[in-house]
Amino acid sequence: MFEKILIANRGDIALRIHRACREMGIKTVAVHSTADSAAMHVRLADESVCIGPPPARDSYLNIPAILSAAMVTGADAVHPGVGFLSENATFAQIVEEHGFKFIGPKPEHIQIMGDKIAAKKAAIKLGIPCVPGSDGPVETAEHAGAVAREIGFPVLIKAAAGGGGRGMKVVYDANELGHAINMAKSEAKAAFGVEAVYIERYLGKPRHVEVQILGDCHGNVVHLGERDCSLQRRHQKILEETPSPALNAAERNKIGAIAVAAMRKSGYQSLGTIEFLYEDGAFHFIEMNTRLQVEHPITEMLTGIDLVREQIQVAYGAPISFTQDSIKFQGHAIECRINAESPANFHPSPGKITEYHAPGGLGVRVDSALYAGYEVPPHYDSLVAKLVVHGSSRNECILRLRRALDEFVIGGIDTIVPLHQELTTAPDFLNGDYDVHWLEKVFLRT
Ligand code: MV4
Repeated sequence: MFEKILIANRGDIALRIHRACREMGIKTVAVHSTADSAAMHVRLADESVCIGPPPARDSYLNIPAILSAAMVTGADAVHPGVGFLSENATFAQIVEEHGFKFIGPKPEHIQIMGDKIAAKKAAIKLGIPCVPGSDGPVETAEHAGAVAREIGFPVLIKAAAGGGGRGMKVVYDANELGHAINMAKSEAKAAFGVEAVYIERYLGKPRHVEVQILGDCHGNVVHLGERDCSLQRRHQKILEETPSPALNAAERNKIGAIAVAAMRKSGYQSLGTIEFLYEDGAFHFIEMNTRLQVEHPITEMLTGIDLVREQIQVAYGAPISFTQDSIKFQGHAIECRINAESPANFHPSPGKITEYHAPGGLGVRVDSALYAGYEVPPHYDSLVAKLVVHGSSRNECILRLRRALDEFVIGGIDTIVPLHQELTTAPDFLNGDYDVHWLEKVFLRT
């Protein structure tokens, strides 16, 4: 097994990876910016290296500094975590060229899935159901018009380099199409440096349902069920649950089997998540994330499988430690993302933590790098804790979640705990009756 892993990340996810390493007898190297010298991920690691000033582009995205840290500490492997360099194919390749294992998929897979047009072409070829649309980039109003006539209005223009909802435009009739294409192209160029856009039929009330998969270098691929991540604000997930309240067992097994067959065919190795829009009983591929996800703990709670441990083992060359049929999906799990933000207007709320008490008890897990006296820096993502709760049924899970939210004390800064307290009592939430627009259009407006 690896002897030492460099964790190229910060916050709760760096801790999550450190914990898996500790349990596996692997030494850890933390990297940090000057803003994070007193951070918990630095305090817990076996060694730490300062890699630059506070802005992420100068530290957590600084490839030469991270490679130097791996070299001077004698690490065997690099875990990129979530965000930052985790879906940067060039980083994955450079890490391997310098003789370290990259704990993630092959650079080619990261590359393809980072280009939404290439990803969709690959998905179609692999037998994954997609939203009807253009079979490549759309250049002109004439081309767009021809595609739109075939699939019907409304249509959605998406940026090839976009993803995560950035650079999308809904078009309701043919008159607007030419203008919208030109706008989308120039906005895509400005935002991502890549002009290419493509067109899909616009689904009006989808749910976001994603399938967790895991592949090894021996040709084994399994799925670990789905997560419903429809509760989002400005394309940021707020609460995720598994199983999805919208799916029945037959639909779950079918989409899982499709995902596994596709990933086996493509030779995918490591953790990955295939994102679908689910509407009227049908799944439509939108994107694939070639990394560990923020919401992975709900899958761990449901299955009892340590996903980070498996990810490290398969990166080393070991086979997946369990079979598809041995996985038991038990009960229900929900994650609340606790952001350091005002619950009223979502403005960031960095600052010193004056008091800290995390909830506990049966079925309650808190992944967080917070401690009393810690100062949440203003430079990074506002996620400061993940409250993850398991119950034998969805109802039990929600009751336990509300109890845990009431217990959480994070003093000195604003968090969105009060928002979660309201959300988890909303009748539509209790009924599982929500789509990707419900949180913003119904809950936050009423
Ligand atoms: C769509 C869609 C409707 N129709 N595609 C937004 C994020 C990106 N990953 C895909 N997104 C969407 N794609 C078609 N053809 C609606 C969305 C969408 C959405 C998707 C998932 C979660 C939240 C969302 C919020 C608004 C729009």
